[in-house]
Amino acid sequence: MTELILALDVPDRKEALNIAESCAPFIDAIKVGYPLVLSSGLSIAEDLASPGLPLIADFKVADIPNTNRLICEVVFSAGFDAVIAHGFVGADAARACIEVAHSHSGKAYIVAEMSHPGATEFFHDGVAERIAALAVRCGADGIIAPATRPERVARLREIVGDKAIYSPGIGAQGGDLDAVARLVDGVIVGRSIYAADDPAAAAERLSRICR
Ligand code: FNU
Repeated sequence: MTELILALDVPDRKEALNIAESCAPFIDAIKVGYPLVLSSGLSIAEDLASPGLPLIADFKVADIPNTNRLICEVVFSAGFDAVIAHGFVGADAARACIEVAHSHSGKAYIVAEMSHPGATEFFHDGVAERIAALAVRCGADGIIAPATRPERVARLREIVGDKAIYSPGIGAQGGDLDAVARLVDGVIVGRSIYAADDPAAAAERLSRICR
């Protein structure tokens, strides 16, 4: 089974909560990022607690170790279950996020390679492989890898073994769910669900492919 994670990039609190509630039976987690938190505040984590799904904070944390630690303490104290952090900042900074996550019995995922076309400007020549290895070395719970490049996901799987791989880029960014579903532990899907005429029906359709 591949988890289906809803990327709730809806910058309106009420609309976001309605979509989360209607999609809840068909998804395995909710990922919240800057669009929703900056518009609605961190208390959105409490509001989203009722479906009982894990809440992932996608802040792509990328600062010095001390600041990463402070950011992650706020994230987990607000009620999130996991955080997404960048790995290019180095082992000490990534480890700060991972340590705080684990001290709250939460999880930390490290971005190994991003999904958009411009990502290949810097995530090449073995950089993503090195970040994936760093994630393993630092005890991260998994990595983020691009559904838009299944061959890259397969390559990064060789490095992370049975650590989780969560993969964004399906649908709106051109990635094909069938091509990555069996390579990853979960797919992260935003617009194909929340921008659909019927988000719950879209989530149900995708969840059938994941199962
Ligand atoms: P959708 N996301 C991404 N690519 O798309 N966290 C990455 O490399 C990455 C991410 C997030 O395209 C993106 O911010 F590390 O509408 C958005 O929240 O399906 C979601 O995944 C994809 O949204």
